[in-house]
Amino acid sequence: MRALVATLFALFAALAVWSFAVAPAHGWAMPENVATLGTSVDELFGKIQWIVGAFFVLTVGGLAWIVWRSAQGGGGARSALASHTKLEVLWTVVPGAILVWLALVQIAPWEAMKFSSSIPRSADGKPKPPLCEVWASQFDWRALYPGADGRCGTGDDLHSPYELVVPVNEPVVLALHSRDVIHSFFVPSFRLKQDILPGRETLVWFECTKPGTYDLLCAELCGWGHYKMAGSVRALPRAEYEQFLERKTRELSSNGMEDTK
Ligand SMILES: [Cu+2]
Repeated sequence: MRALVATLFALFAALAVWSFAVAPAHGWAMPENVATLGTSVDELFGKIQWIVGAFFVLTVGGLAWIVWRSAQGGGGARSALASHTKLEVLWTVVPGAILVWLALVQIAPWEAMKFSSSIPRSADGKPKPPLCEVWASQFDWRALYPGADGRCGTGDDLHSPYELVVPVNEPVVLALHSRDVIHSFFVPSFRLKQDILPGRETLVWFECTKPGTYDLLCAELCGWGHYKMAGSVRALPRAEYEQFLERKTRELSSNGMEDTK
């Protein structure tokens, strides 16, 4: 029976490692990264995955070996480990050191992504103003582009429900807002996730490197309809982005209502 348990443990570890190894080829892993900052996030993720994977194999492999030995009638391994101070120090210090190392190597990507001082700057040296406001509410997304007056919250705002449209290959700053509870702006293809707190403007930035349409999700459990709080981000070349704004402006002036398509 113990031999069977040991074999199952070893098989479980092998299956887990295999699933991680083949995940990218089968589309089980994260979607393709299409943002400049996503590269550093993927590198960090890869490092953590290797470390966790190695310790997983080591732990489950060791467990399987101990159970196997025990099944063969040898209890030596168990008693040898029972009060092995050096070993205990080792498996405390090594993970501790790895955690400190991870805390250090994540500082640079975090700073580039989250620090207000890292918001891209315009030609005049000032922080780039937000392209638009993104309003989250139970349970939808709405992008609000400034009209001719250059400000949001006025009558000529251009509304884009469920779809955020941005220019590709240039830094985009967004002003995130919530109308009700805490939501989280999550674009997996950009490796970008940011909580949005009601009553507070949160700036976030990214640069998309590939035209296309990407999922926009809420990553904070915000109520019964959280599961359906999905939208999209459409990244367009600058000329097509301008055309989108022109079309929105025409629609607003022709019928006095925003396009809800
Ligand atoms: Cu939600």
